[in-house]
Amino acid sequence: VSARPRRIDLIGIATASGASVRGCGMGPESLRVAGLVEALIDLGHRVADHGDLRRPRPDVSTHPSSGRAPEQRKADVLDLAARTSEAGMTILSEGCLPVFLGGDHSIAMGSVSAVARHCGDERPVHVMWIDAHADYNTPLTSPTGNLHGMPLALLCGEPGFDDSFAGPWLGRIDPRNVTIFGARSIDRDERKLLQSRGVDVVDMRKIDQLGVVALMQKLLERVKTAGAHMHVSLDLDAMDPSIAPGGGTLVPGGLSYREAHLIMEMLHDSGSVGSLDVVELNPFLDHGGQSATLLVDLAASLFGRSIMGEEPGPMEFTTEA
Ligand code: Z70
Ligand code: MN
Ligand code: MN
Ligand code: MN
Repeated sequence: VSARPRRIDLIGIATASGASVRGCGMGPESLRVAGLVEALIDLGHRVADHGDLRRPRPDVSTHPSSGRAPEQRKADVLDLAARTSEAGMTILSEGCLPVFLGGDHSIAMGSVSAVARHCGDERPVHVMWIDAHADYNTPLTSPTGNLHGMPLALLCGEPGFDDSFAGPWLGRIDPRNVTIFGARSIDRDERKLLQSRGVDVVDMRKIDQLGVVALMQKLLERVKTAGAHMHVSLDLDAMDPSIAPGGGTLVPGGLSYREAHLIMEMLHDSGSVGSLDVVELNPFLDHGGQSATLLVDLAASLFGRSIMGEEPGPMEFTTEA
């Protein structure tokens, strides 16, 4: 069982620049309204909320959901990723556990690179990417050009990203230290890349056939043996749309409420998790906070909430870190 309580540092990245659909820029505030800070404090953790990183300019559109200039969106993604990476490094260097609140999934360029830079040669990093998608496209394979479909490929150093993508994220992660969990929508050329690099793809069929417990035990054993820092990147759309309607790219056949919580509970018990992303929550599309509340409850399970758990320890609250 992992050490508790911990000092958990929240940082929001309020952007939808990597996504086709706008609205997930409001994700961090929705998670706060749903009670994220209170849930963590209730578990006995110390929490510092660093507020939100924002785009330097408005996300202008000629149409409510399209027409945003791709070059501006890309510049915004890269700018926020650089600031996220620095902020994450600072939090990790203070011995705290960063939770990155998206925002679309392109923010993981910043969060994962922060973890990789922090760990350096000292400690391997394992990325658990819980998502309906693989987010392993490159500019050469992407059918959409949306950057939230590319962060893993960029982090794994895939060819196809030109010099304009330069930054501390390029090639930071070994693709053999990536597990994609819950996938059910992968593009054709993206699939070829995943297969050729040996990325561990736990798709929904495997989950149906083998079950969460066996698959998680295998993953956690491997991470523990390697002594790795586990970074969990949780995309809302990994969960079934019936329990998580607040996303812009929903895919049927996702994780059930019970599967998702069991994954989080097993991650907690492993003691291997050192950082977390919570991404792709779109409050504009959510149903009365249902998806935000689900994500808060899942984060609580990851940080130690259990059905028969003991009472929390003393509480402490800091608004500024
Ligand atoms: C598709 C693409 C994606 C998230 C959608 C979709 C990618 N493979 N990622 N939603 N989080 O555009 O590359
Ligand atoms: Mn994603
Ligand atoms: Mn996704
Ligand atoms: Mn701090």
